[in-house]
Amino acid sequence: MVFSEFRPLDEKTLIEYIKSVPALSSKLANSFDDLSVKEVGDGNLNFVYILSNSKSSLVIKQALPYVRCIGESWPMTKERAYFETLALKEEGRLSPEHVPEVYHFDRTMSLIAMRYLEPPHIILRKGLIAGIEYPLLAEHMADFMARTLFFTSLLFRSTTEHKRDVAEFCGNVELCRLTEQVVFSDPYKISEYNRWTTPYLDRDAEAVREDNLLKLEVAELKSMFIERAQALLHGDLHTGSVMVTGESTQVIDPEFAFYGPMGFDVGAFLGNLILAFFSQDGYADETNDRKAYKEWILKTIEDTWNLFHHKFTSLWDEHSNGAGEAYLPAIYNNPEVQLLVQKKYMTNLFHDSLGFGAAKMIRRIVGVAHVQDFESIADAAKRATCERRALELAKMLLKERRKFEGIAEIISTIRQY
Ligand code: ADP
Ligand code: SR1
Ligand code: MG
Repeated sequence: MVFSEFRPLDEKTLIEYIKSVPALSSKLANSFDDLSVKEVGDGNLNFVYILSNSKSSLVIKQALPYVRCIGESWPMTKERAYFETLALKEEGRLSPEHVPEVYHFDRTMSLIAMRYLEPPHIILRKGLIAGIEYPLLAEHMADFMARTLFFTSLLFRSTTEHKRDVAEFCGNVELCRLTEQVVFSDPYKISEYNRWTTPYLDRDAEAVREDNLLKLEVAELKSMFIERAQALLHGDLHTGSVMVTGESTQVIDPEFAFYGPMGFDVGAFLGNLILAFFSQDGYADETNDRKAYKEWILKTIEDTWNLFHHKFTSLWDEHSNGAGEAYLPAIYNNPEVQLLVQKKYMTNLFHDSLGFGAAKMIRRIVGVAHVQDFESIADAAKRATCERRALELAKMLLKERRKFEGIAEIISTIRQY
């Protein structure tokens, strides 16, 4: 079988493909008799295969020219695999402990081979639904975000390097346009793709479409998302893009990567933890009221921001005499002004994170792509009650984010909803 032009693979043809690529065959110790191949893609866009034999294992991810969860009626560039590979390599260089290694990339086939994150790794979202605590999660995610965002920003880089990389990732425009549509536009208008827990949330979805202040604020965030090339973003940093064990945290799936506002990544992660918090009551029963677990989620939200703030500003201090174009040492190299600029920068980043996090929460309740945290609550009335509380908080956060001075205030506000 020749693979000189694109073809969608399946569990059978994938083996032929592996045999045709020496680097992959040897990764599997050239042992095909006991090789098992299983498609496990549970994401919205792509096909993911686990290949394993008695000696080794790997994951193959292939992008087909459409959005998997909708079907061929929603075409989508397969070049997303190229940008996912670029981002995995860059994030892997900056945060090697938290990103799976890329073994091979085939642009013609839109195919990536990478490390198999073996069990007990599971998708964080599933762990949150199961009520499992991850003591190192906040530390690891803060580390991943601080390093990937700081080192790709103008706090560290020269404009020459920055513009070169911004230009490269501008090529990922189709994926950015998907986000523009499904996060910042569709939830605020009638769209064939929108859905919600009907009839319970019919009035709530309508209220989102009629809230002029909300529309004003989301327009501002949308422009920032499109215009502000602050750092290389993962671009889809929800709890379904993180695989975890008690000791390990691995960030996968950066196919939406581009240079954008840092708050979009930080907010995506925090916003999805808040969704997990509000879903917990849907799983409470006589044996487990989930109260202790909700406390752990709140602590993880607070720790993630505080650790991120600490790690990010420490990197900034460490490199304040470097080539970063944003605050030249000749102008900003005294403790007083350094403190002033950091405070302003971090306050803006906090407010951006709240705004983007809130927008990401809203789209998961009244937009096209929902989250398993709520979807797995079988009782629709119960689910709608959980979703409504999350939605109300998110609307308030989006509109009033600038009033909040710190993460502790956010935690006490979440408790009130
Ligand atoms: P999509 O781009 O469609 O969202 P993902 O990258 O999120 O796809 O992968 C879909 C699923 O495949 C994940 O939820 C996870 O279960 C599995 N998966 C993806 N990458 C790996 C990996 N490197 N190791 C183990 N499982 C993986
Ligand atoms: C059709 S929207 C699909 C969604 O899934 C991905 O994970 C992104 O979040 C995207 O918005
Ligand atoms: Mg995914």
